[in-house]
Amino acid sequence: MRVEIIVVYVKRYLFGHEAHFVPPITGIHLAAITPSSYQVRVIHEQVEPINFDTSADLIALTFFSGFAPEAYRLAREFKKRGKRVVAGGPHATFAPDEVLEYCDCVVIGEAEAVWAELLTDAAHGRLRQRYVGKPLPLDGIPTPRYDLLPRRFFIQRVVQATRGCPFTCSFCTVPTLNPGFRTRPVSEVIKDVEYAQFRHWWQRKVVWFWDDNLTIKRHYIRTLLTAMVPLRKWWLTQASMDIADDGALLELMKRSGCIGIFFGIESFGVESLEDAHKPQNKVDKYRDKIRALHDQGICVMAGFIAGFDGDTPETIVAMAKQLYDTGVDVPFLSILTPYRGTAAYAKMAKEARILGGRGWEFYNGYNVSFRPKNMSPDQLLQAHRTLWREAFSLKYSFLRIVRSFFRLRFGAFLMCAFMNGFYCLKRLRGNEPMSFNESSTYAEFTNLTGTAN
Ligand code: B12
Ligand code: SF4
Repeated sequence: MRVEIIVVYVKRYLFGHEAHFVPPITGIHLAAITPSSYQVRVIHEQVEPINFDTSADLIALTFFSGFAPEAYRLAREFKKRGKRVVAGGPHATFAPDEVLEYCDCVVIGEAEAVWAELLTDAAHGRLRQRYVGKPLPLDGIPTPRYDLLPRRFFIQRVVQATRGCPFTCSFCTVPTLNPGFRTRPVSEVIKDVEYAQFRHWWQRKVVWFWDDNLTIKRHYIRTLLTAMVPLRKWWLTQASMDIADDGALLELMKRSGCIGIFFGIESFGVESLEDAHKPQNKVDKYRDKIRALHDQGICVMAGFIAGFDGDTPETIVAMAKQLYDTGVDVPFLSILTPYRGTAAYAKMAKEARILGGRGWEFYNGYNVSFRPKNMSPDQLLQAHRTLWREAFSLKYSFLRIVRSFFRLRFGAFLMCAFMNGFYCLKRLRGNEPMSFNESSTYAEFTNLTGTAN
Protein backbone atom coordinates (compact mmCIF):
# COMPACT_ATOMS: atom_id res chain seq x y z
CA MET A 1 0.00 0.00 0.00
CA ARG A 2 1.24 3.49 -0.87
CA VAL A 3 0.75 6.24 1.69
CA GLU A 4 1.05 9.95 0.92
CA ILE A 5 1.34 12.27 3.91
CA ILE A 6 0.40 15.86 3.12
CA VAL A 7 1.37 18.69 5.44
CA VAL A 8 -1.34 21.18 4.52
CA TYR A 9 -0.49 24.86 4.19
CA VAL A 10 -1.98 28.19 3.16
CA LYS A 11 -0.01 31.43 2.98
CA ARG A 12 -0.78 33.67 5.91
CA TYR A 13 0.39 36.94 4.47
CA LEU A 14 1.10 38.58 1.16
CA PHE A 15 4.86 38.56 0.93
CA GLY A 16 7.68 36.62 2.45
CA HIS A 17 6.75 33.10 1.41
CA GLU A 18 9.50 32.90 -1.15
CA ALA A 19 11.89 31.69 1.53
CA HIS A 20 11.04 28.64 3.60
CA PHE A 21 13.16 28.57 6.65
CA VAL A 22 12.41 25.59 8.89
CA PRO A 23 10.22 22.60 8.00
CA PRO A 24 7.55 21.07 10.21
CA ILE A 25 8.57 17.79 11.84
CA THR A 26 5.10 16.21 11.76
CA GLY A 27 5.17 14.81 8.20
CA ILE A 28 8.67 13.33 8.37
CA HIS A 29 7.94 11.96 11.84
CA LEU A 30 4.77 10.20 10.63
CA ALA A 31 6.77 8.81 7.71
CA ALA A 32 9.42 7.51 10.13
CA ILE A 33 6.87 5.62 12.24
CA THR A 34 5.25 4.12 9.13
CA PRO A 35 6.17 0.41 9.00
CA SER A 36 8.63 -0.34 6.21
CA SER A 37 6.18 -2.63 4.41
CA TYR A 38 4.39 0.51 3.14
CA GLN A 39 5.70 2.97 0.57
CA VAL A 40 5.56 6.46 1.99
CA ARG A 41 5.88 9.95 0.55
CA VAL A 42 5.66 13.31 2.30
CA ILE A 43 4.37 16.41 0.55
CA HIS A 44 4.77 19.85 2.13
CA GLU A 45 2.16 22.04 0.50
CA GLN A 46 4.20 25.03 1.69
CA VAL A 47 6.77 24.30 -1.01
CA GLU A 48 5.40 21.53 -3.26
CA PRO A 49 2.40 21.20 -5.57
CA ILE A 50 -0.32 18.68 -4.74
CA ASN A 51 -0.78 15.93 -7.31
CA PHE A 52 -4.41 14.83 -7.12
CA ASP A 53 -3.74 12.04 -9.58
CA THR A 54 -1.15 10.41 -7.35
CA SER A 55 -0.87 6.63 -7.32
CA ALA A 56 -1.14 6.60 -3.51
CA ASP A 57 -3.81 4.40 -1.95
CA LEU A 58 -4.16 6.36 1.26
CA ILE A 59 -3.86 10.12 1.75
CA ALA A 60 -2.96 11.31 5.27
CA LEU A 61 -3.56 15.00 5.98
CA THR A 62 -2.05 16.89 8.89
CA PHE A 63 -3.09 20.48 9.55
CA PHE A 64 -3.59 23.30 12.03
CA SER A 65 -7.01 24.97 12.42
CA GLY A 66 -6.10 27.83 10.08
CA PHE A 67 -5.50 25.34 7.28
CA ALA A 68 -8.68 23.29 7.82
CA PRO A 69 -10.61 24.72 4.82
CA GLU A 70 -7.66 23.91 2.58
CA ALA A 71 -7.42 20.40 4.06
CA TYR A 72 -11.12 19.87 3.36
CA ARG A 73 -10.67 21.13 -0.20
CA LEU A 74 -7.87 18.61 -0.71
CA ALA A 75 -9.95 15.84 0.89
CA ARG A 76 -12.85 16.55 -1.48
CA GLU A 77 -10.56 16.42 -4.52
CA PHE A 78 -8.91 13.17 -3.45
CA LYS A 79 -12.22 11.54 -2.59
CA LYS A 80 -13.60 12.52 -6.01
CA ARG A 81 -10.75 10.42 -7.41
CA GLY A 82 -11.61 7.46 -5.22
CA LYS A 83 -8.82 7.90 -2.66
CA ARG A 84 -9.24 7.18 1.04
CA VAL A 85 -8.40 10.15 3.21
CA VAL A 86 -7.34 10.16 6.85
CA ALA A 87 -6.71 13.30 8.92
CA GLY A 88 -4.99 14.07 12.21
CA GLY A 89 -3.31 16.86 14.14
CA PRO A 90 -4.38 19.63 16.50
CA HIS A 91 -7.50 20.65 14.59
CA ALA A 92 -8.71 17.11 13.89
CA THR A 93 -8.24 16.23 17.56
CA PHE A 94 -10.64 18.94 18.67
CA ALA A 95 -13.09 18.80 15.74
CA PRO A 96 -13.31 15.11 14.79
CA ASP A 97 -16.98 15.20 13.77
CA GLU A 98 -16.36 18.10 11.41
CA VAL A 99 -13.34 16.30 9.92
CA LEU A 100 -15.45 13.22 9.23
CA GLU A 101 -17.74 15.30 7.00
CA TYR A 102 -14.81 15.47 4.57
CA CYS A 103 -12.49 12.56 5.36
CA ASP A 104 -12.96 8.81 5.76
CA CYS A 105 -11.12 8.61 9.03
CA VAL A 106 -9.89 10.84 11.83
CA VAL A 107 -7.11 10.31 14.34
CA ILE A 108 -7.73 11.99 17.67
CA GLY A 109 -4.53 12.65 19.60
CA GLU A 110 -1.07 11.23 18.99
CA ALA A 111 -0.33 8.86 16.12
CA GLU A 112 2.19 6.48 17.73
CA ALA A 113 -0.37 4.25 19.45
CA VAL A 114 -2.65 3.79 16.43
CA TRP A 115 -0.82 4.52 13.16
CA ALA A 116 0.39 0.98 12.42
CA GLU A 117 -3.02 -0.47 13.28
CA LEU A 118 -4.74 2.13 11.09
CA LEU A 119 -2.51 1.26 8.14
CA THR A 120 -3.15 -2.47 8.58
CA ASP A 121 -6.90 -1.78 8.68
CA ALA A 122 -6.65 0.39 5.55
CA ALA A 123 -4.61 -2.28 3.74
CA HIS A 124 -7.29 -4.86 4.56
CA GLY A 125 -10.19 -2.62 3.56
CA ARG A 126 -11.54 -2.23 7.10
CA LEU A 127 -10.54 1.35 7.93
CA ARG A 128 -12.55 2.61 10.91
CA GLN A 129 -13.81 6.17 11.14
CA ARG A 130 -12.03 7.06 14.39
CA TYR A 131 -8.82 6.10 16.08
CA VAL A 132 -7.93 7.55 19.46
CA GLY A 133 -4.18 7.81 20.03
CA LYS A 134 -3.41 7.64 23.75
CA PRO A 135 -0.09 9.28 24.67
CA LEU A 136 2.66 6.66 25.01
CA PRO A 137 6.15 6.87 26.50
CA LEU A 138 8.51 8.31 23.89
CA ASP A 139 11.03 5.46 23.83
CA GLY A 140 12.00 3.94 20.50
CA ILE A 141 10.87 6.82 18.26
CA PRO A 142 12.90 6.60 15.05
CA THR A 143 14.85 9.47 13.49
CA PRO A 144 12.57 11.64 11.30
CA ARG A 145 12.76 10.88 7.58
CA TYR A 146 14.96 13.89 6.73
CA ASP A 147 15.63 12.21 3.41
CA LEU A 148 12.02 12.94 2.41
CA LEU A 149 12.27 16.70 3.01
CA PRO A 150 12.17 18.93 -0.03
CA ARG A 151 15.41 20.83 -0.60
CA ARG A 152 13.72 24.19 -0.46
CA PHE A 153 13.73 24.22 3.32
CA PHE A 154 16.81 26.13 4.41
CA ILE A 155 17.20 24.33 7.73
CA GLN A 156 16.55 20.58 7.65
CA ARG A 157 17.30 19.05 11.04
CA VAL A 158 14.17 19.45 13.17
CA VAL A 159 14.14 17.29 16.29
CA GLN A 160 11.69 16.61 19.07
CA ALA A 161 13.19 15.52 22.40
CA THR A 162 10.22 16.02 24.73
CA ARG A 163 6.46 16.49 24.63
CA GLY A 164 4.26 18.56 26.89
CA CYS A 165 4.53 21.54 29.19
CA PRO A 166 3.58 22.00 32.85
CA PHE A 167 2.01 25.43 32.28
CA THR A 168 -1.59 26.06 31.27
CA CYS A 169 -1.65 29.25 29.20
CA SER A 170 -5.18 30.24 28.27
CA PHE A 171 -4.57 30.29 24.50
CA CYS A 172 -2.61 27.05 24.21
CA THR A 173 -3.76 23.51 23.48
CA VAL A 174 -0.51 21.80 24.45
CA PRO A 175 -1.61 20.67 27.94
CA THR A 176 -4.60 18.87 26.39
CA LEU A 177 -2.89 17.69 23.19
CA ASN A 178 0.27 16.38 24.80
CA PRO A 179 -0.59 15.80 28.45
CA GLY A 180 2.13 15.55 31.09
CA PHE A 181 5.76 15.98 30.22
CA ARG A 182 7.49 13.09 28.45
CA THR A 183 11.08 12.78 27.40
CA ARG A 184 12.83 10.67 24.78
CA PRO A 185 15.91 8.73 25.84
CA VAL A 186 18.90 11.05 25.40
CA SER A 187 20.79 8.47 23.30
CA GLU A 188 17.91 8.40 20.77
CA VAL A 189 17.76 12.19 20.56
CA ILE A 190 21.51 12.27 20.02
CA LYS A 191 21.10 9.92 17.06
CA ASP A 192 18.87 12.56 15.39
CA VAL A 193 21.34 15.28 16.31
CA GLU A 194 24.17 13.29 14.74
CA TYR A 195 22.33 12.48 11.50
CA ALA A 196 24.63 13.87 8.83
CA GLN A 197 23.13 13.19 5.39
CA PHE A 198 22.37 16.83 4.64
CA ARG A 199 23.67 18.71 1.62
CA HIS A 200 24.91 21.92 3.23
CA TRP A 201 27.16 22.58 6.18
CA TRP A 202 24.59 24.74 7.96
CA GLN A 203 22.05 21.94 7.66
CA ARG A 204 24.50 19.63 9.41
CA LYS A 205 25.35 22.33 11.94
CA VAL A 206 21.91 23.55 13.07
CA VAL A 207 19.53 21.57 15.29
CA TRP A 208 16.07 23.04 15.70
CA PHE A 209 14.19 21.46 18.62
CA TRP A 210 10.45 21.70 17.92
CA ASP A 211 9.62 21.01 21.57
CA ASP A 212 6.88 22.62 23.61
CA ASN A 213 9.15 23.51 26.53
CA LEU A 214 12.47 21.69 26.24
CA THR A 215 14.25 22.91 29.37
CA ILE A 216 11.59 22.35 31.99
CA LYS A 217 13.02 19.14 33.53
CA ARG A 218 16.47 20.25 34.64
CA HIS A 219 18.06 16.84 35.09
CA TYR A 220 16.98 15.78 31.60
CA ILE A 221 18.10 18.94 29.82
CA ARG A 222 21.48 18.87 31.58
CA THR A 223 22.06 15.27 30.49
CA LEU A 224 21.02 16.04 26.92
CA LEU A 225 23.14 19.18 26.65
CA THR A 226 26.17 17.53 28.22
CA ALA A 227 25.93 14.86 25.51
CA MET A 228 25.67 17.58 22.88
CA VAL A 229 28.77 19.54 23.93
CA PRO A 230 31.29 17.43 21.91
CA LEU A 231 29.04 17.50 18.80
CA ARG A 232 29.67 21.22 18.28
CA LYS A 233 26.21 22.05 16.91
CA TRP A 234 24.22 25.25 16.92
CA TRP A 235 20.82 24.65 18.45
CA LEU A 236 17.57 26.51 19.11
CA THR A 237 14.37 25.80 21.00
CA GLN A 238 11.40 27.12 22.92
CA ALA A 239 11.65 27.49 26.71
CA SER A 240 10.11 29.38 29.60
CA MET A 241 11.77 32.40 31.15
CA ASP A 242 12.73 30.68 34.41
CA ILE A 243 15.92 29.42 32.70
CA ALA A 244 17.32 32.93 32.99
CA ASP A 245 17.69 32.42 36.76
CA ASP A 246 19.72 29.23 36.32
CA GLY A 247 23.23 30.46 35.60
CA ALA A 248 24.75 26.98 35.43
CA LEU A 249 22.17 25.87 32.87
CA LEU A 250 22.74 28.98 30.75
CA GLU A 251 26.45 28.32 30.77
CA LEU A 252 25.88 24.70 29.69
CA MET A 253 23.49 25.91 27.00
CA LYS A 254 26.22 28.12 25.64
CA ARG A 255 28.84 25.36 25.76
CA SER A 256 26.52 22.93 23.97
CA GLY A 257 25.96 25.44 21.16
CA CYS A 258 22.68 27.19 21.97
CA ILE A 259 22.21 30.13 19.61
CA GLY A 260 18.54 30.95 20.07
CA ILE A 261 15.73 30.61 22.57
CA PHE A 262 12.09 31.40 21.93
CA PHE A 263 10.22 32.82 24.94
CA GLY A 264 6.46 33.23 25.01
CA ILE A 265 6.52 36.67 26.60
CA GLU A 266 3.05 37.46 25.21
CA SER A 267 2.43 40.88 26.77
CA PHE A 268 3.65 43.87 28.75
CA GLY A 269 0.28 44.31 30.48
CA VAL A 270 -0.31 42.81 33.91
CA GLU A 271 -4.03 42.34 33.25
CA SER A 272 -3.29 40.77 29.87
CA LEU A 273 -0.81 38.34 31.44
CA GLU A 274 -3.53 37.38 33.89
CA ASP A 275 -5.90 36.81 30.99
CA ALA A 276 -3.19 34.66 29.38
CA HIS A 277 -2.91 32.61 32.61
CA LYS A 278 0.78 33.43 32.58
CA PRO A 279 1.59 34.61 36.11
CA GLN A 280 5.13 33.27 35.73
CA ASN A 281 5.94 36.16 33.36
CA LYS A 282 6.93 39.27 35.34
CA VAL A 283 7.08 42.44 33.27
CA ASP A 284 9.64 44.16 35.50
CA LYS A 285 11.99 41.17 35.13
CA TYR A 286 11.93 40.85 31.31
CA ARG A 287 14.95 43.03 30.70
CA ASP A 288 17.17 41.23 33.24
CA LYS A 289 16.12 37.81 32.03
CA ILE A 290 16.86 38.65 28.41
CA ARG A 291 20.17 40.19 29.48
CA ALA A 292 21.12 36.89 31.17
CA LEU A 293 20.77 35.08 27.83
CA HIS A 294 22.61 37.83 25.99
CA ASP A 295 25.46 37.45 28.47
CA GLN A 296 25.91 33.95 27.05
CA GLY A 297 25.60 35.29 23.49
CA ILE A 298 22.19 33.64 22.94
CA CYS A 299 19.60 35.24 20.65
CA VAL A 300 16.20 35.86 22.26
CA MET A 301 13.23 35.32 19.99
CA ALA A 302 9.96 36.21 21.66
CA GLY A 303 6.27 35.77 20.94
CA PHE A 304 3.79 38.54 21.66
CA ILE A 305 0.02 38.23 21.39
CA ALA A 306 -2.37 41.12 20.78
CA GLY A 307 -6.02 41.00 21.86
CA PHE A 308 -6.05 39.98 25.52
CA ASP A 309 -8.70 41.47 27.75
CA GLY A 310 -6.26 44.00 29.18
CA ASP A 311 -5.17 45.26 25.73
CA THR A 312 -6.20 48.44 23.96
CA PRO A 313 -5.08 49.64 20.51
CA GLU A 314 -2.59 51.95 22.23
CA THR A 315 -1.00 49.23 24.39
CA ILE A 316 -0.67 46.99 21.34
CA VAL A 317 1.09 49.60 19.19
CA ALA A 318 3.31 50.56 22.13
CA MET A 319 4.79 47.05 22.13
CA ALA A 320 7.05 47.88 19.15
CA LYS A 321 9.20 50.11 21.34
CA GLN A 322 8.80 48.07 24.52
CA LEU A 323 10.03 44.90 22.93
CA TYR A 324 13.05 46.69 21.56
CA ASP A 325 13.76 48.34 24.92
CA THR A 326 13.62 45.05 26.81
CA GLY A 327 16.22 43.57 24.44
CA VAL A 328 14.21 41.14 22.29
CA ASP A 329 16.24 40.21 19.20
CA VAL A 330 13.49 38.72 17.02
CA PRO A 331 9.81 39.39 17.76
CA PHE A 332 6.95 37.13 16.62
CA LEU A 333 3.69 39.04 16.64
CA SER A 334 0.34 37.24 16.69
CA ILE A 335 -3.30 37.96 17.31
CA LEU A 336 -5.07 36.05 20.07
CA THR A 337 -6.97 33.12 18.57
CA PRO A 338 -9.50 31.06 20.52
CA TYR A 339 -8.51 27.56 19.39
CA ARG A 340 -10.84 24.76 20.41
CA GLY A 341 -9.51 22.96 23.45
CA THR A 342 -8.21 26.12 25.14
CA ALA A 343 -9.39 28.11 28.16
CA ALA A 344 -9.55 31.19 25.92
CA TYR A 345 -12.11 29.44 23.74
CA ALA A 346 -14.18 28.24 26.71
CA LYS A 347 -14.29 31.77 28.12
CA MET A 348 -15.16 33.48 24.85
CA ALA A 349 -17.78 30.91 23.97
CA LYS A 350 -19.37 31.44 27.39
CA GLU A 351 -19.33 35.20 26.88
CA ALA A 352 -20.67 34.80 23.31
CA ARG A 353 -17.61 36.60 21.89
CA ILE A 354 -16.68 34.13 19.16
CA LEU A 355 -17.39 35.61 15.72
CA GLY A 356 -19.59 32.85 14.34
CA GLY A 357 -19.29 33.97 10.73
CA ARG A 358 -15.53 33.55 10.57
CA GLY A 359 -14.18 30.49 8.78
CA TRP A 360 -11.22 28.48 10.08
CA GLU A 361 -8.94 30.29 7.64
CA PHE A 362 -9.04 33.24 10.03
CA TYR A 363 -7.68 31.02 12.83
CA ASN A 364 -4.14 31.42 11.54
CA GLY A 365 -2.77 33.54 14.37
CA TYR A 366 -2.84 36.58 12.17
CA ASN A 367 -6.53 37.53 11.99
CA VAL A 368 -9.38 38.31 14.34
CA SER A 369 -11.99 35.65 15.08
CA PHE A 370 -13.48 36.96 18.36
CA ARG A 371 -14.82 40.17 19.85
CA PRO A 372 -12.06 41.80 21.95
CA LYS A 373 -13.00 43.40 25.27
CA ASN A 374 -11.70 46.95 24.86
CA MET A 375 -11.90 47.51 21.11
CA SER A 376 -13.67 46.39 17.98
CA PRO A 377 -12.31 43.51 15.87
CA ASP A 378 -11.35 46.10 13.24
CA GLN A 379 -9.39 48.14 15.78
CA LEU A 380 -7.56 45.02 16.95
CA LEU A 381 -6.61 44.07 13.40
CA GLN A 382 -5.42 47.57 12.61
CA ALA A 383 -3.50 47.93 15.87
CA HIS A 384 -1.76 44.62 15.21
CA ARG A 385 -0.84 45.56 11.65
CA THR A 386 0.47 48.92 12.86
CA LEU A 387 2.52 47.16 15.53
CA TRP A 388 3.88 44.76 12.92
CA ARG A 389 4.90 47.57 10.58
CA GLU A 390 6.51 49.54 13.35
CA ALA A 391 8.32 46.56 14.87
CA PHE A 392 9.77 45.57 11.48
CA SER A 393 10.38 49.10 10.29
CA LEU A 394 13.86 49.79 8.94
CA LYS A 395 14.67 51.61 12.17
CA TYR A 396 13.87 48.83 14.64
CA SER A 397 15.07 45.99 12.40
CA PHE A 398 18.38 47.76 11.88
CA LEU A 399 18.76 48.60 15.57
CA ARG A 400 18.12 44.99 16.58
CA ILE A 401 20.65 43.69 14.08
CA VAL A 402 23.32 46.16 15.18
CA ARG A 403 22.70 45.43 18.86
CA SER A 404 22.91 41.70 18.26
CA PHE A 405 26.25 42.15 16.52
CA PHE A 406 27.73 43.43 19.76
CA ARG A 407 25.89 41.14 22.18
CA LEU A 408 25.49 37.75 20.52
CA ARG A 409 27.78 34.93 19.51
CA PHE A 410 28.36 34.49 15.78
CA GLY A 411 25.66 31.88 15.01
CA ALA A 412 23.12 33.76 17.12
CA PHE A 413 23.94 37.01 15.36
CA LEU A 414 23.50 35.32 11.97
CA MET A 415 20.10 34.02 13.02
CA CYS A 416 19.03 37.40 14.34
CA ALA A 417 20.24 39.26 11.25
CA PHE A 418 18.62 36.77 8.89
CA MET A 419 15.23 36.84 10.60
CA ASN A 420 15.06 40.59 11.08
CA GLY A 421 16.25 41.13 7.52
CA PHE A 422 13.66 38.70 6.21
CA TYR A 423 10.74 40.30 8.06
CA CYS A 424 11.92 43.82 7.34
CA LEU A 425 12.11 43.05 3.63
CA LYS A 426 8.63 41.61 3.76
CA ARG A 427 7.48 44.74 5.57
CA LEU A 428 9.04 46.98 2.90
CA ARG A 429 7.64 44.99 -0.01
CA GLY A 430 3.97 45.15 0.73
CA ASN A 431 1.21 46.13 3.01
CA GLU A 432 -1.06 43.52 4.50
CA PRO A 433 -4.82 44.10 4.29
CA MET A 434 -5.74 46.46 7.10
CA SER A 435 -9.50 46.48 7.23
CA PHE A 436 -11.64 43.90 8.92
CA ASN A 437 -14.61 42.42 7.11
CA GLU A 438 -16.51 40.01 9.28
CA SER A 439 -18.34 38.41 6.39
CA SER A 440 -15.28 37.74 4.19
CA THR A 441 -15.60 34.42 2.41
CA TYR A 442 -12.87 31.82 1.97
CA ALA A 443 -12.58 32.78 -1.70
CA GLU A 444 -11.99 36.41 -0.72
CA PHE A 445 -9.50 35.35 1.91
CA THR A 446 -7.48 33.27 -0.52
CA ASN A 447 -7.58 36.09 -3.02
CA LEU A 448 -6.25 38.41 -0.37
CA THR A 449 -3.38 36.12 0.38
CA GLY A 450 -3.08 34.98 -3.20
CA THR A 451 -3.11 31.25 -2.51
CA ALA A 452 -5.08 28.06 -2.15
CA ASN A 453 -4.53 26.69 -5.61
C1 B12 B 1 6.72 23.28 16.51
C2 B12 B 1 5.46 24.12 16.47
C3 B12 B 1 5.43 25.17 15.58
C4 B12 B 1 6.57 25.48 14.62
C5 B12 B 1 6.48 24.57 13.39
C6 B12 B 1 5.13 24.64 12.71
C7 B12 B 1 4.75 23.45 11.92
N1 B12 B 1 4.18 23.70 10.78
O1 B12 B 1 4.93 22.31 12.33
C8 B12 B 1 6.33 26.99 14.35
C9 B12 B 1 7.10 27.80 15.38
C10 B12 B 1 6.71 27.50 12.96
C11 B12 B 1 4.86 27.10 14.67
C12 B12 B 1 4.09 28.11 14.19
C13 B12 B 1 2.73 28.21 14.44
N2 B12 B 1 2.02 27.47 15.29
CO1 B12 B 1 2.73 25.95 16.22
N3 B12 B 1 3.30 24.54 17.29
C14 B12 B 1 4.38 23.84 17.34
C15 B12 B 1 4.31 22.82 18.49
C16 B12 B 1 5.02 23.43 19.69
C17 B12 B 1 4.86 21.44 18.23
C18 B12 B 1 4.30 20.75 16.99
C19 B12 B 1 5.15 19.58 16.64
O2 B12 B 1 5.91 19.63 15.70
N4 B12 B 1 5.06 18.49 17.42
C20 B12 B 1 5.81 17.27 17.15
C21 B12 B 1 5.10 16.41 16.09
C22 B12 B 1 5.82 15.10 15.90
O3 B12 B 1 3.86 16.10 16.62
P1 B12 B 1 2.48 16.77 16.14
O4 B12 B 1 2.63 17.71 15.08
O5 B12 B 1 1.76 17.18 17.39
O6 B12 B 1 1.73 15.48 15.56
C23 B12 B 1 1.33 14.42 16.40
C24 B12 B 1 -0.19 14.38 16.59
O7 B12 B 1 -0.80 15.65 16.52
C25 B12 B 1 -0.64 13.44 15.53
N5 B12 B 1 -0.85 13.93 14.18
C26 B12 B 1 -0.62 15.13 13.65
N6 B12 B 1 -0.99 15.15 12.37
C27 B12 B 1 -1.43 13.93 12.05
C28 B12 B 1 -1.90 13.42 10.86
C29 B12 B 1 -2.28 12.09 10.80
C30 B12 B 1 -2.78 11.54 9.53
C31 B12 B 1 -2.19 11.28 11.97
C32 B12 B 1 -2.53 9.86 11.91
C33 B12 B 1 -1.73 11.82 13.18
C34 B12 B 1 -1.35 13.13 13.20
O8 B12 B 1 0.42 12.50 15.51
C35 B12 B 1 1.68 13.15 15.67
C36 B12 B 1 2.60 12.26 16.46
O9 B12 B 1 2.05 11.95 17.73
C37 B12 B 1 2.76 22.74 18.68
C38 B12 B 1 2.33 22.34 20.05
C39 B12 B 1 1.99 20.88 20.11
N7 B12 B 1 2.38 20.24 21.16
O10 B12 B 1 1.38 20.34 19.19
C40 B12 B 1 2.30 24.12 18.27
C41 B12 B 1 0.93 24.27 17.60
C42 B12 B 1 0.75 23.16 16.61
N8 B12 B 1 1.04 25.54 16.91
C43 B12 B 1 -0.03 26.20 16.90
C44 B12 B 1 -0.20 27.46 16.27
C45 B12 B 1 -1.50 28.16 16.52
C46 B12 B 1 0.80 28.01 15.48
C47 B12 B 1 0.72 29.36 14.73
C48 B12 B 1 -0.59 29.66 14.03
C49 B12 B 1 1.09 30.41 15.79
C50 B12 B 1 0.97 31.84 15.34
N9 B12 B 1 0.22 32.60 16.09
O11 B12 B 1 1.56 32.23 14.39
C51 B12 B 1 1.90 29.24 13.74
C52 B12 B 1 1.45 28.74 12.36
C53 B12 B 1 2.64 28.34 11.54
C54 B12 B 1 2.33 27.96 10.15
N10 B12 B 1 2.68 26.76 9.75
O12 B12 B 1 1.81 28.72 9.42
C55 B12 B 1 -1.13 25.50 17.65
C56 B12 B 1 -2.17 24.89 16.70
C57 B12 B 1 -3.58 24.99 17.27
C58 B12 B 1 -4.58 24.65 16.24
N11 B12 B 1 -5.70 24.13 16.68
O13 B12 B 1 -4.40 24.90 15.09
C59 B12 B 1 -0.33 24.49 18.52
C60 B12 B 1 -1.05 23.21 18.86
C61 B12 B 1 0.09 25.25 19.82
C62 B12 B 1 -1.09 25.90 20.50
N12 B12 B 1 -1.06 27.20 20.59
O14 B12 B 1 -2.01 25.28 20.95
N13 B12 B 1 4.45 26.09 15.45
S1 SF4 C 1 4.30 27.79 28.25
FE1 SF4 C 1 4.09 27.58 25.99
S2 SF4 C 1 3.69 25.40 25.60
FE2 SF4 C 1 3.38 25.76 27.81
S3 SF4 C 1 1.16 26.08 28.00
FE3 SF4 C 1 2.13 28.11 27.79
S4 SF4 C 1 2.11 28.58 25.57
FE4 SF4 C 1 1.68 26.36 25.82
